[in-house]
Parts: sequence; structure tokens; C-alpha cells
Amino acid sequence: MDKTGLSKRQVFETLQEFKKKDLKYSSGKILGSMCTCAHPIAKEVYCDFLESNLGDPGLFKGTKALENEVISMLGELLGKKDVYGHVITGGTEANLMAMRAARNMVQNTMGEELNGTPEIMVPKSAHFSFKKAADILGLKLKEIELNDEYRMDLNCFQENISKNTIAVVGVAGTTELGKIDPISELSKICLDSNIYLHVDAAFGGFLIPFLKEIGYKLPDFDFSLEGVSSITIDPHKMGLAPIPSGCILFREKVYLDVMNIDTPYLTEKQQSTIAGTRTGASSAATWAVMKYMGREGYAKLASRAMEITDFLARNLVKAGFELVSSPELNIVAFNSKQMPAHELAEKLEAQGWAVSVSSCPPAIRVVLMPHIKREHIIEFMDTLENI
Ligand code: 0PR
Repeated sequence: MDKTGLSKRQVFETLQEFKKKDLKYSSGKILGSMCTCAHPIAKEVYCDFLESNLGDPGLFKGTKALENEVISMLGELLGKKDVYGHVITGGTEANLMAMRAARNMVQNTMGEELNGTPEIMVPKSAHFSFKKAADILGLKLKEIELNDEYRMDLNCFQENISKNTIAVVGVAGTTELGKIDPISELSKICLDSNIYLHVDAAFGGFLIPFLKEIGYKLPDFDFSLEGVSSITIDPHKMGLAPIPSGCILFREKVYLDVMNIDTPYLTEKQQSTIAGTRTGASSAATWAVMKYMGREGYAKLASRAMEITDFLARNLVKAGFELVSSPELNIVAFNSKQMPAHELAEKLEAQGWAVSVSSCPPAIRVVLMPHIKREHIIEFMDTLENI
């Protein structure tokens, strides 16, 4: 650090030099991201609540009430108004909290019956955050094979249930292909076998309910299924909230209680979140954008994203590319008959397109977030055809 400070102008000018190197969502070139431009109202509110700290909620009672309202609005959207949870940093932290709750529940109720390391089962398509959770929490991670529709294979799941199984994860909107696991079947099996079922709807949570409302035939995945104990849903993906805004929702309060740590000198005497000091700005901004958009606003957003998805998929097929499968949500994965995915990705990148390559199976993966417009797809198709 320098001895004397810079002027405000110098600080801002220098920052602009750094910022110039960043890609911008508005360029339409960011094709492999699940984040997008936050809604202007959410940005404004975020700045207004920058100093609020929900790590000491008694000092910020208004912001705490906003967090509670966000949780109950999301619960209502996902089949159960009276849910319990927190607005946190994103899907990774939400998944970590869910696995921690499942582990603590089992340790509290049947610790002695466990015969070895507690195990969690996730489909092979699950987000890598479960690897982090397993590592942090000392759990064994069993990855379950997918069926030919890229969903968790139920037979393989049942064969892998053991005395040490403490939780299973179903994904509603997989990271690579946007697929929805057979959650209603998982829910039945988990109820019968008394296994904790967590649904990772980090991506699909702000899409599936709205698409269903406007007539899309998509499967049930939320608290309307009795066996679902917790859900991850990320406002900083299709919810248009600023980063970091993620949410964890639990069916029962006890799942938060089993994670409580005593915090005797704070305004709240126990804390179940992983972070101590944590921003209230995410809660306020998520509350604002949800109130502003309403269900109609999100339904329009989801419907437009699906239209662009369809537009890209049709154009790719017309141009002779192969789709991995027909898109269920706003993600298209495809391959060229002429070159492997990583080679095509490199060529696209050389022309300024930021695409990602999925691993299972290898394919170019495009996420049609709200910053991708029809004109960007037309330009993208031109580049593809030139390559
Ligand atoms: N669960 C699912 C189903 C996800 O897709 C993701 C992230 C997470 C959990 C973890 O969420 P956080 O990243 O909020 O902790 N999915 C994207 C991914 O890893 C996130 C992302 C977003 C990646 C923007 C790149 C990017 O540019 O691919």
C-alpha cells in the first residue's frame, strides 16, 4: 500500500483499466455462464443495504424481516410457505448446509447405528459443490450413474443404498444439461427408507415453477413431494439478484436447530449459518427484485429464455450440428460432426465467444441466460458456420 492515498479520480480511472479486461454480459459473448446482469432495482437496493450484517440480526431487525420474507416467498413458490432457511452466498454454501444438516440429524438420532463413514449419494451430473461438502464434512460421496436421458438411474441408486446412507441429492436443472432428476420417485423411496432427500434447484428453482405455470410439462421437484427435506435455490442465477445471493430452504426447523452453534455475546444466541458476518444486502435485493418482477415477470423471463433456447437448437440442427438431447430448460449442448468439442471451443474462443465444454458427454454447452438475445445467436451461428 502507498504511504499517501490517491485521489478519487485516480482510483476510478485505474479501476476502469482493470474493468476493461472483463467480459460484459451485455456483449452477448458470455455463453457458458449461469449468472447474468442483475436487475437495476436489485443493484440499487443492494448498495442501500451494504452495511447490514445478518450475522448479528438483532441490530438489523428490518433486514432480518426481509430475509424471512424472502424465505417464505420462495417456500410458497416451491410448495410450502412455512419453510425455514437463509439467504446465503450461493448454491455451494446451500448444498454444504443441506449436507451438514443431514449429517447432524443422523449423528444426533442414530450415531451408534452408523457403521463407518456416513455416505451421500449424488447423480454423476451433480454440481462439484457436493465434492467440497463431502470433503469438508468427512462424508463418502457415491456418484450414481445416469440413465440414457442423463437423469439419475433409480436402479443404480437403490442398489447403492447402505446402512451408512445419510442423504441423497436430486438435481432440478443440472449444471451441464439442465436435466431434472426423477425427484418424485426419489421422494417415495426416501420416505420408505427414511433417507434425507435434498433437491439442488440452484438453477431450475427460478425457472421450473414459472414454466409450469405457463403450460410447460415439467415434473414435480419441490416441497409438494413429501420426501423432500431441503431445497437449494439461487436468486443470483435466473432470479436476477446480484452475486452473492443463494438460498437454502428446509422443510422443518429442526434441520437448522441441529446446526446451531452458541453465540452467547451476540443479539441472537445461536447461529446455524456457516458465515458469521454476512451481508443483508442480498436479502434486501432479492426481496426487491422478487416483489418488482412478480410471478408474471419471472414467467415472461423464463418464457423468453426458452424461446431463444429453441431458436438456437433449431438453427444448430438446421446447420448440421448434433444436439446431446432436446433441451428441457434453457441450456443447449451440441457437437460438430467435424471436430471434437474442445477444438471447436478453442476456435470459438479465438473469435471472442466464451463457451464452456460439458464433461458428460463432451459437448459445447450454451446457457441461454437473459443477456443472450436473438441477434447474438444469429452472430454465433455465423461464426460457427465459418469455422
Ligand atoms: N448447484 C447447481 C445445479 C449449479 O449449477 C451450481 C453452479 C451450484 C450448485 C453452485 O452454485 P454457486 O456457484 O452459486 O455456489 N453452477 C454454475 C457452474 O458451476 C455456476 C457458474 C456461474 C459458473 C457462472 C460459471 C459462471 O460463469 O457452472
